[in-house]
Amino acid sequence: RASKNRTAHNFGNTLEILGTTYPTDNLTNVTPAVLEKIGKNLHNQFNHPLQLIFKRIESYFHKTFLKRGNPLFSSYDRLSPVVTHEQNFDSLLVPKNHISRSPSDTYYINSEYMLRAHTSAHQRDLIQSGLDAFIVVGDVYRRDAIDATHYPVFHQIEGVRLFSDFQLFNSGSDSKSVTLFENGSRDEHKQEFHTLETSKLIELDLKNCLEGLMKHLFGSEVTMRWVNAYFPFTHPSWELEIYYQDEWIEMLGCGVMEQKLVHSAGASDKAGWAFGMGLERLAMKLYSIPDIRLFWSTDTGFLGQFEGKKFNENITYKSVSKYPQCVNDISFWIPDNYSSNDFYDIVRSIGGDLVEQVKLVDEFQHPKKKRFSHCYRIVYRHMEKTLTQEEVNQVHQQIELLAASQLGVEIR
Ligand code: FA5
Ligand code: MG
Repeated sequence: RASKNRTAHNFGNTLEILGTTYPTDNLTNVTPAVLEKIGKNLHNQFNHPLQLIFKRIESYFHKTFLKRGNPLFSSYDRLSPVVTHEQNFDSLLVPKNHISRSPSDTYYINSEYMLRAHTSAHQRDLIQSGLDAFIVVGDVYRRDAIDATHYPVFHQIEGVRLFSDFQLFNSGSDSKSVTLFENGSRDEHKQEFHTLETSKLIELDLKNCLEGLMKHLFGSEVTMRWVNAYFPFTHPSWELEIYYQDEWIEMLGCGVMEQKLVHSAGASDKAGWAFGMGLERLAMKLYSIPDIRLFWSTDTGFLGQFEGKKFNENITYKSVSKYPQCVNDISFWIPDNYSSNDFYDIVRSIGGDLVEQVKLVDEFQHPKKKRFSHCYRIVYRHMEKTLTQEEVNQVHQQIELLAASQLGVEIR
């Protein structure tokens, strides 16, 4: 297992993903643990909680918005998670030096391809293919912390809607007083190419659509608030938070699409909105699922509770009593250009879903040698049985060995 992990880094080697072979290079940082998840498509797995959530959202769009009796939004659930850097970043106007491009945050296949970090990666291409209202659901990949709400793979649903001036202003042929575009200036309310009316009407339509979706999911009494946000591909931008079980939870990001993006997709006579929302966060709240690892469980104790359910049924997951934790610490001297996410990937590759959480518990610099030391606490817990200290020690030792050989850390 340890040596296999390394193949993804070997210069001149190749990787096979969904039947296509990709040469690896010095940017390659996908791990076997992550590659193994590609193609699982939990959002299409019958009666999986993520599929039930997706169907519930899709039904809202299909029932609420009609075009001559047919659904206005078309729905895409099978687009490959392998995209180019250009699709994931440049097509969305993400600056070259943006933090999200860092190899410590993103899974790269090679210098051309990567695993999509958000479903927004498909916006430009779908508009280019002629669509002006669509939703996209899929698995997305990010290098991140390890705890009950973070996993390197999660699922998002994207929505995009474009309007012609006729659609937005609902205007008769003689109302030439309002137009979609102007050569103006950008401020907090609008982009330079949008009139204030365009920006405000799109904002209103977007907020109505998403507030309606939250009521459809959480009931008509749900408490929500809009928070100003920033995305390179929308302006103005917001996040929608809902108040649920005594806390505010960020559900989605959204905004008025940057006209430059719409223009580059060949739809310059239209303007519109986009949003992107996480499915796990939604499902964990709606079904009371306590740990994000459970979505990957193939155990009937988990999946069985969603068996035979309809997507619009209320479901409350009943936790099997938790098995005990095993806690082991690991301390090492770190080399230059070390990133914690490199270590988390090794923990995931070796420990798999036995690892519940990894915390950086101590960090200090040696007074004379000036080297830095990190101490991580790894919490091990199996979701379906009790782990023995012996089993945990074996995994823990392998993590130590691999961290030393791959990252050049020096175990203390
Ligand atoms: C985005 O991914 C943007 N592409 C969203 C967007 C689309 C904005 C279109 C504007 C227009 P962000 O990284 O905030 O933004 O993620 C969007 C949503 O995905 C979050 O609100 C959250 O619901 C979910 N999400 C993000 N990171 C995680 C995570 N680590 N675990 C679970 N859910 C997550
Ligand atoms: Mg966010």
